[in-house]
Parts: sequence; C-alpha cells; structure tokens
Amino acid sequence: MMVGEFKSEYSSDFFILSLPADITVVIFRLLSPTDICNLSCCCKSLCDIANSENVWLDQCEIAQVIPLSEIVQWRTGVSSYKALCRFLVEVMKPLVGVWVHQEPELGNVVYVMPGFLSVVGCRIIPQKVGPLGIQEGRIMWSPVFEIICGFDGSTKFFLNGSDGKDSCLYPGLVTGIEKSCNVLSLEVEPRREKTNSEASRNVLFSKLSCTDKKNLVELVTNHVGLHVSEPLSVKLFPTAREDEGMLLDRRTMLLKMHKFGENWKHMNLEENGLCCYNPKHVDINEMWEKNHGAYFEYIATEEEREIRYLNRQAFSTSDTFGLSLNASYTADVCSRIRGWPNMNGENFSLYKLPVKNSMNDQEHAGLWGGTFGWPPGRCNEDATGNAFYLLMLSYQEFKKNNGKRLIGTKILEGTDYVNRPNGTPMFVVDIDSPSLEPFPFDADGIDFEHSYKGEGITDGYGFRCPDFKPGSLYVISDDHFAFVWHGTKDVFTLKRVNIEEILKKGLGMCVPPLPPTNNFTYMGRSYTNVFTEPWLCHSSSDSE
Ligand SMILES: *[C@@H]1O[C@H](CO)[C@@H](O)[C@H](O)[C@H]1NC(C)=O
Ligand SMILES: *[C@@H]1O[C@H](CO)[C@@H](O)[C@H](O)[C@H]1NC(C)=O
Ligand SMILES: *[C@@H]1O[C@H](CO)[C@@H](O)[C@H](O)[C@H]1NC(C)=O
Ligand SMILES: *[C@@H]1O[C@H](CO)[C@@H](O)[C@H](O)[C@H]1NC(C)=O
Ligand SMILES: CC(=O)N[C@H]1CO[C@H](CO)[C@@H](O)[C@@H]1O
Repeated sequence: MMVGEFKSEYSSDFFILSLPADITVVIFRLLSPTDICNLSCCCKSLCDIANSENVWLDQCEIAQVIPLSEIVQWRTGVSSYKALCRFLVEVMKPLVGVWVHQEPELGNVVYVMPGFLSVVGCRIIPQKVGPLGIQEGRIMWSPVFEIICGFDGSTKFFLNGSDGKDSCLYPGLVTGIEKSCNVLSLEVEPRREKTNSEASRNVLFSKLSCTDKKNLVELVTNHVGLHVSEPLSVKLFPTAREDEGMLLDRRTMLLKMHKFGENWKHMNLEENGLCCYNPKHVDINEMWEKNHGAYFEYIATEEEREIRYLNRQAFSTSDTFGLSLNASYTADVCSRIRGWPNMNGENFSLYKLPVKNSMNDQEHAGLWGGTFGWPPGRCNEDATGNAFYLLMLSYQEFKKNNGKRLIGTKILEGTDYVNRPNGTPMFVVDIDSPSLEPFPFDADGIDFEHSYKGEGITDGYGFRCPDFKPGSLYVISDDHFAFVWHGTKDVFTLKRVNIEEILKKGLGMCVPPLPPTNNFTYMGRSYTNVFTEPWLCHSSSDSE
C-alpha cells in the first residue's frame, strides 16, 4: 500500500480517519516504518495516529528480531516504541547473524545477537568439545562489541578488548549501517568540527595503507580505552525477569561512559553542554613520522609513495579522531565459493555469512556443531582430538537430476592443526539418493530416519585443494546427524546448535577478550597453513 494512494483518492478528507480504530490499526500494520513516517506528514490527525504507541509496538513486532515480551521489557529504557523500532529496524535487523573472517584459517566466527537494549557481537573461539560432547552446549566465547540503544533509539558503540591485563571498553560511533550490509568495518573517524566536510572521511580511511590503518586504530584505542569496572562485568544477557533493574543500571552506566568518558561516575545523563567524550585529540602527524621508515621499505614506485602521502595528508587535516563502526554493502563480497565471502585482509572487517534458517523445503539449513568420533563426543586419539567444529548447512540445486544437495560448510575448527580450509564443504550429499551402506558401528539400536549418498572432504592435494571421497549422511533425528567416510570409516557427528540460546541461558563460558584491534578481527595468518599462496590451484577454488 502506497502513501500516494491515500493522497490522490481522499485528498480533502482522509478516508482512513473515518474508519474504526481497530481497522486503522490493521491498515497500519500493512505499512512500513517509512510509510508511516511519511503518512504522519500529511496532517495533524494522521500524525497523531502515526505517532501512537500502538502503531509502533506493532512495527517493533513486525520487525521480528526480538520476541514481544522483550519488546515490552525494553520499552522501559527508551522514550517510545517509535524510538525502539528505529533501533530494531535500522541496527538490530541488519546486524544479527553470523559474521566471519577467514584469518586465521581455523576460523573466526562472530555471532551477533540481541543483548539487553543492545546488539552484541560474540566470538565463538576455536575449542575442543567438552567431556559430555556437543550436546552439552558449553561453548567458549568472548565479547567483541556491543551497540547500545540510547533513550531516543540512537546508537552507542563499544568495542571490547583488553590492555594486556584488564578488560577494557573502547567507546566509538556507528557511522552507518546499510540495510543489506555484508561488511562490518572498524575504522577511525576524523572529525572536523568547523568545516564539517564529512563526505569523504571514511573513503579516506579505507584508502590508507594497511599499516597506517592498523597504527591509527591502535593509536585511537589507546586514547579512548576505559577499564571495565565491577558492576559492568555482569552478564551481557538478561536471564530472568528480576535482572531487569540491574540491566537498566548497567545500561545507564554505559550511556554515561559513552558520553563522559572516564569522568562518567560524577555525571548525570541529563547534563548537557559538556564535551562529548568521543572523539579525542590525537597527534596523528607524530605517528606518521614515527612510522616513516617502515613504509619506504616496501612501497615501490614514486607514484604509490605520492598517493600514500596525499591520503595521509587528507586524512590528517583534522586533529580529533574517534573509533567508528561502519556496516556497508559491497557487491563483490558475495563469493564464488558457495556464499563464503570474498575477504580482504587489509581491512579490519568482518563479513556476513548468509546462514539460512530451517524452512519448509530446507529443514536442515542452519548452524550445526560437530565433532569426530562414535559414539558422539567420545574422545578419539588422532590429531584432531575431539575438536569442536561449526558448520553451516545449506541447500543447493543439483543440476544432474534436478534434485537438491545438502552442503555442510565448515566455518570453525577447534584444532591446533588445520587440515581443511574454512569455507569449504565438509560434506556434500544428494538428498534425493538414499544410501544403502549400512552404518559401520554399533548404533545402540538407533533407527536412522534417512541416509543420503554423498562425499566428504579428505586431505587431497594440499590445503586449498582438498579431495572428496564417498560417504553417507545418516539422519539420527532432525537435529542429530552422522557423516561416515566409507573408506576410512571416520564418523563425524553433528548436532544443531542454537548459539543464541546457549549464550542467553548462560551455558557457555565467557573468556576475556584479546587486545582491542585483534579482538575485532583477530587476524593473523594461520601458522599451520602452508598452502595459502594464491597461485596454488587457482582454478579449482575459484570455480563454482
Ligand atoms: C517517503 O519519504 C521519503 C523521503 O522522506 C521518500 O524518499 C519516499 O519515496 C517516500 N515514500 C513513499 C512511499 O512515499
Ligand atoms: C562505510 O563504508 C563504505 C565502504 O567502504 C563507504 O563507502 C561509506 O562511505 C562508509 N560510510 C560512512 C558513513 O562512513
Ligand atoms: C564487553 O563490553 C560490555 C559493554 O559493551 C561490558 O559490559 C562487558 O563487561 C565487556 N566484557 C568484557 C569481558 O570486557
Ligand atoms: C578494504 O580495503 C581495500 C583496500 O585496502 C579498499 O579498496 C576497500 O574499499 C576496503 N573495503 C572496505 C569495506 O572498507
Ligand atoms: C579468538 C580468541 O579470542 N582467542 C583467545 C581469547 O582469549 C582466551 C583466553 O584469554 C584464549 O584462550 C583464546 O584462545
């Protein structure tokens, strides 16, 4: 329904205003937040309806990012449902999901989910499976960032990190979140108070060289870091209704820290006129000079040197800088290899993985945890130990017989020694071909619901060019699978994981974060992987 239609047909007296209130509510449910905002500009009466709490409560629900009970609970910390809706639609919805980076190769997975009046990013750490197996849900994780919803629905960004000893918080700004964003970048934002020529600012940051970016982010985080004091180290996620007061206190504290920096304790949020904590004065030129030598070593041509110099110049016309987060959409990120993003090691960026949830004809789609061994979770002696794996299960049309294939893409591997690259399938099965191979072990009387024929990854020619060998996927129940390689009789068992539930129920184990820059992207070439040179088997990994 378009706003224009109302305008043309009922130009003098709005038809909608003469309808009973409950019908109006139904009509408003069909509109998007933008439509409602536009409609509110039409006249006073429509403005009143369009700004009513009920209309925006509906919109919060329609956004489908948090359950109704939480929407109502969160309302206590914002000025209106409209403000809350702004946060849910513009911040929460685009960001929730699985973000990854390929470095290091064992996996770098950041799970973004609702906190309390906030959206939280948590890294799932490469780890071993606990003694009770994958069912137990004792996943180790570490906080990466949080975006708090202000009273008016605005955003306050905090990067988690540590100064080597203690946990720290690094406040910053959210400069942009595109609706269909797929790249989440940590940047430094120059602030020009007077000229306000902000148009080119972030383009400039991304144009800086990798070393310049790294130095800048480090310089700025050193300036803005705040120690995490006692009351803040409470749980990130609400677990019970009675936690609400404590959660609201924690949020107030964070809002103060964001606004006033280390002086927050003596301040009231209502106080105005005081300088905003972010951004900070930083002597960037001194830093450029300090790092002068290093860059001449590998910058080759005169032209490149010139460009680098100009970019630095342009960037440092300001002397105040803040940390910032920018979620943008980049078309060429969508990858060649089954949705595994095309990644750039030069930026502090995470990439969104298009994880589909289970639906009608794709019931197994989603995130699964896995480990080698049968019975599931029992320790086995080989090099992989009982490493925890995280897999994304997805479906793909299969041309051969117009059928569908189920693909288990590995996104995290808890081994010290990575045998199989991330982003490649652990197994691919044809869900239209039942497997006739019997399950090779004593299955404790389990009746398998289905079994499918397919193939599983093996070491093959090096790291980037793994080989595939025949195998079968056995469906034990709709959330419990086993994949068996026919030749070796290796068994890989999988269980559906609901990370959100694990973290919310406090079943997981929170470990301290890394230093700030590393904590965001945790980049570092995998020490075990000697086959990552791009020239190696380009053709095979680039196809598909
Ligand atoms: C609503 O207003 C925005 C600008 O504020 C405009 O871009 C958009 O086209 C309008 N939408 C409709 C449906 O009229
Ligand atoms: C965010 O990043 C994108 C891609 O680098 C850039 O084009 C855009 O200008 C940035 N947005 C802001 C508000 O800085
Ligand atoms: C991570 O940051 C949040 C604030 O966004 C804070 O409450 C929490 O204590 C931090 N966690 C650690 C381990 O530093
Ligand atoms: C990543 O870095 C490259 C160059 O280092 C740059 O061209 C690109 O715009 C950056 N992307 C983002 C999303 O910042
Ligand atoms: C990825 C990651 O965050 N790794 C480390 C985080 O910190 C804990 C302990 O401080 C380490 O055990 C993780 O390996």
